Amino acid sequence: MKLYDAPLSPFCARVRIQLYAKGLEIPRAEPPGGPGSDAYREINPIGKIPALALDDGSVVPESSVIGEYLEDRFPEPSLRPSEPFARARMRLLCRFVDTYAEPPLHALFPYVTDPSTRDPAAIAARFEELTTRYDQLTRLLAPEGPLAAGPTLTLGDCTLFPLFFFATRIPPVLGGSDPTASRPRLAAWWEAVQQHPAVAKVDAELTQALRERLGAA
Ligand SMILES: N[C@@H](CCC(=O)N[C@@H](CS)C(=O)NCC(=O)O)C(=O)O
Repeated sequence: MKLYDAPLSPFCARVRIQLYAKGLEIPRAEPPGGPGSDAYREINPIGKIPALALDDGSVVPESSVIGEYLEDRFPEPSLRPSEPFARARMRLLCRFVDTYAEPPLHALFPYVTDPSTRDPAAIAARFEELTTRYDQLTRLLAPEGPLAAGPTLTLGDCTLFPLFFFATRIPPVLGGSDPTASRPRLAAWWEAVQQHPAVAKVDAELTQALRERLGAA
């Protein structure tokens, strides 16, 4: 198996947390020609990273699908709760990030890397949307915590951590606030998730990659 990966991608970071938490050593490679290239589309027709190339030549694209595939293929230690509602909550959190929370945050990134493009009205609109999403998210997290879907690390945490790595860094650069600062349940989750060794490792990787990216901007 081989994981097509890049250091700063939040989608790849989800998979790396899962690999580290499960103790899986799967070789990683940058996509040939970069994401979206013709060469890489020969491997993953969608052209995006991450993608997991299997030994029989087939490919599993899309981070959420890779996450479920790895759980099916390597069930222990499990990153899916066994209780049906907790598992549904975990899947809801993953879907919520992809469908509702990640797009407005993603839209802010170019304003950080290229200040000349900053549009105050557009930035304010994104902040407003993100405020709604963070408020919604606090009600979707498992109330008993401390992690996203209960006491142990799940795919929900793997998906949420990279989002909040950027959510705690990008808006403050643009005059926005840290979303964990004013939301106690979110703050408790954020505090707890960073204690997990697999998360701490990816935190360090993302920190280094972001430093290099912003240094090069
Ligand atoms: N829905 C995809 C999103 C992956 C994604 O957007 N990856 C970015 C890197 S962070 C990418 O490959 N962009 C290159 C492109 O769109 O051509 C997933 O969850 O895997």
